[in-house]
Amino acid sequence: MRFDVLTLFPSMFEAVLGESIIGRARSRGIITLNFINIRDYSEDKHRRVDDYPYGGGKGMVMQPGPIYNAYKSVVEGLEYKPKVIYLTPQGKVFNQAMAKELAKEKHLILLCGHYEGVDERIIEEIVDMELSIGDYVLTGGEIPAMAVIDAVCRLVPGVLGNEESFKDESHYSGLLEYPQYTRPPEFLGRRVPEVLLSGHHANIEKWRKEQSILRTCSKRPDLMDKILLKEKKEQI
Ligand code: 9D3
Repeated sequence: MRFDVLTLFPSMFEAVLGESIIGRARSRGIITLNFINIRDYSEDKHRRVDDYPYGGGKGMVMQPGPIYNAYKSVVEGLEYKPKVIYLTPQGKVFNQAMAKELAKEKHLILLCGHYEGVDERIIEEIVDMELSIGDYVLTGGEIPAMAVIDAVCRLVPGVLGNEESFKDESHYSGLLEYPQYTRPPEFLGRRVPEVLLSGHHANIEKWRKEQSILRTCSKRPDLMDKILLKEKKEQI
């Protein structure tokens, strides 16, 4: 799978997406990530990419020309049209179901806004989908783009090893994970629950499922309501 990111800050990406699981998938050739500096596509002698908003108001707006030129450099010569995603606080809130859908694409282009956003005409011309990562204010679309890339890439076959595989992601579907422990058996006076040391696999399974349910009820009652509602619907 291929991603091209159009951004004013390409160096922000390499530090995050050059490491760990995504870094390994890139060096193995399973995914290709390109970070394109929109400023390289400015035709202005001062390499300008933003200007004052028509009609007045605070801040700067990213001009459509450099973004369009950067986009063209990605798609020229392709015999298909990759989906273009604009990261914006106005987008639909990204979730795991969307990550699963996007993981089916062979090529995505991500456009990161900065300042007060981009000229509306570039959205009309090239953008297929607008995504937000939640209702809080960031300084730009770069961190959201990294979150989307990370969430989508780990669903691409071969990116996760056998051990980390997402196939059995939630043991008890939709519930939060049960608590995990490793050595030592006692830490600052706190013992690992005895059942986990017992070697009794049926009891361990039962305890973990109980813990998942208890945790979901106390930490994420909203998720619990959704699961119970789904189970009720399936009875009908
Ligand atoms: C003054 C109006 N601002 C809206 C509250 C404009 C504005 C704020 C922040 C425009 C862009 C941004 C930068 N954020 C993003 O580009 C962004 C974002 C976010 O801030 N939160 C969650 N998801 C996303 S996706 C892109």
